[in-house]
Amino acid sequence: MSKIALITGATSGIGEACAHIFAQQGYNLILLARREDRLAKNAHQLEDKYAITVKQIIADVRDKNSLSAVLEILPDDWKNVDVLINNAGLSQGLDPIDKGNTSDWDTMIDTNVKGLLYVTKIVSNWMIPHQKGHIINIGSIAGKEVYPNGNVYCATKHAVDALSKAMRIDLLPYGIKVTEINPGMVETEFSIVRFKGDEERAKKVYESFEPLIADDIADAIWYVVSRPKHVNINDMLIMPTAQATATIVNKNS
Ligand code: NDP
Ligand code: 8X3
Repeated sequence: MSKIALITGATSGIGEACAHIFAQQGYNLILLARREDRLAKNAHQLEDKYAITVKQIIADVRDKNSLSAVLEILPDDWKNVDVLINNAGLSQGLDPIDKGNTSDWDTMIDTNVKGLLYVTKIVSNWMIPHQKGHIINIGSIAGKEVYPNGNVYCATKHAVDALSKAMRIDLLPYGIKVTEINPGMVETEFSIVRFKGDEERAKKVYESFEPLIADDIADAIWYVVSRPKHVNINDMLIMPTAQATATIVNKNS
């Protein structure tokens, strides 16, 4: 039986890139996201290209009841998940605290923190009887530093940092590895989502330097997952060469 990876946020960016690299390595995939058309397109492409099987889960990680319903009806052999990539996440807005939009705050906290927790609770309970598994949490440089107007997004990624450490402790008795991957600036749909569809503004974020691409992060995740059984990489901070900190970027380099 092939190994299985469950990837949240698999319709674009880092999640989509992870789906390709794991499929290339022969993993069967459970891909979860909200956009049905894009998920179906990705799933069919992956099945055709890599001769693997893909289960599509249309779900919003914020909705704990329907999330549980769609995951728990998977057949038992699909619950033997080897790798969970908690990738679904987003930023909404870039404003100081006093001007922040409170529904944007709810969206970020509900997705990046509570959604990650809901998925982890379900899947870690599937892993425990097998006494193995690997959970990859996508944190961020925003979980290591705080930058102007990043307030709530940074707080959610600091929470992912704390939860990754907590999961590593709690799941230790079961042989489950926990790794946190923390990217700097990666050109995906992230900034388009942050700026609510303003593609011009999003494009400017990555102008005049070479940002990371989603494949760079997927490649690092594959490296982490492919270490021997007795080796766990706890934490990785991966930056573009042109980025020193969350805010210091060597533009025109
Ligand atoms: P993208 O916007 O390209 O991808 C985000 C993915 O998350 C999409 O597939 C989206 O799918 C999914 N998603 C968002 N909200 C939900 C939800 N409520 N339920 C289910 N799926 C959801 O951005 P990235 O690939 O860049 O982001 C992936 C992760 O990487 C995020 O956690 C982000 O915070 C983190 N990150 C990104 C960095 C960057 O510079 N790009 C840097 C550091 C970390 P759909 O809309 O179909 O549901
Ligand atoms: C995304 C990183 O610094 O572009 O997590 O907001 S940043």
